[in-house]
Amino acid sequence: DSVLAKGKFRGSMLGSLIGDCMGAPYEGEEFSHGLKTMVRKYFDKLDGPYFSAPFKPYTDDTAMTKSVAKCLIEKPTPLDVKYLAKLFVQEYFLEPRRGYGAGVVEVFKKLRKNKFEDLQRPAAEQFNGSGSYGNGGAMRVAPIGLFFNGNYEAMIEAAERCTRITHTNSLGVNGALLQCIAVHQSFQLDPKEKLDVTKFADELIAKMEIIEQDQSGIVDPNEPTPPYKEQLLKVKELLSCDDPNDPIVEEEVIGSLGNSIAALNSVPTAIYCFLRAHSEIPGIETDNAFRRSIQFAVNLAGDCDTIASMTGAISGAYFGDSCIGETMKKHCEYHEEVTQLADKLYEASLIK
Ligand code: R7I
Ligand code: MG
Ligand code: MG
Repeated sequence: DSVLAKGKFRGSMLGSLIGDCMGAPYEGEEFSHGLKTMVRKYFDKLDGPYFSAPFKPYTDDTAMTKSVAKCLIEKPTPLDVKYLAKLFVQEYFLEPRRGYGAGVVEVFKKLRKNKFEDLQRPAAEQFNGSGSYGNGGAMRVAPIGLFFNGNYEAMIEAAERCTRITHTNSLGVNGALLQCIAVHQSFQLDPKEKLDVTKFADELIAKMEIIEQDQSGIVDPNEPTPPYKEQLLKVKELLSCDDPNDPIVEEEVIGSLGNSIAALNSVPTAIYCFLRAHSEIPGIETDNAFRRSIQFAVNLAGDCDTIASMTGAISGAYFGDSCIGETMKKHCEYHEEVTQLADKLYEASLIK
């Protein structure tokens, strides 16, 4: 129903913001037990009564997500990529110090220089013509997974076009598609029913199989497993071998799935954080599975603003905004604006 759907739009957009703000101070750190303790103390405090402190600033993840939402609200379907490219570039030059990827800035400069006449070439020229495999497409895709509910084909097309403005490497593109599909799947589920985590992963595998096959053509049984399918099989493996007496710990997740800026080593990790948080995690004392998913993602260090942001987008699309603690939300820069954007995006999705 509409109350549930509206709450899920808010939950996903706020989840994405909260993950970004909570993870940003630790981006680029190595995992350590000291860091994990620090994160735990902070999250425990944020689960309590409101206290005043300087807000946690958001980074490029939120800056770009904001532009995607704005584009869908102002110019619904089909996705107006020229307008979206202008929003990305405008936002970057307004606030360049939001922690953007080192390569993507080059794309913004070239787009501005060619006056948005050629939207494809700047991204295609990245990294000597191989295109970026960074997670910049995936980190901003959540609004598309929410907006196109009910039209899977249009959603995939919009997610791909949104990503190709900056990322053309198939790993960068398919990572964004996987994140979009995960948000979309979460959105469609009823949080009052128990989540079947294996089924959730199997459905992602089935959809990624089609996407990864499309590029390689005919399937050859001797071909190696395509990269995202392989990562998702590892997600399932980690979930199934998790024993309460010998739990999977952060180091194992980092070693198996990764925690880097590469989409291949961060999108499946975020999906794992969401799924893993459906049961208790030692060292994270809370009954709130939304908080658990984000805290676990931040613990991983590495590219944890982005991994936590993607985790939050999936978790929030599943649980809705009622699961988000007020204190934690209020400590994030821009939370009021994000709530308004989510509401407008929801309204726009009804009339698209
Ligand atoms: O993908 P992108 O927008 O970066 C997003 C990340 C998130 O973690 C944000 O929080 C922010 O910190 O940045 O930006 P890109 O510059 O396209 O890609 C990110 C980085 O991935 C690049 O700066 C490279 O270090 C690396 N990378 C590559 N390196 C070698 N060869 C991406 N593609 C390649 C490649 O093909
Ligand atoms: Mg960032
Ligand atoms: Mg990051």
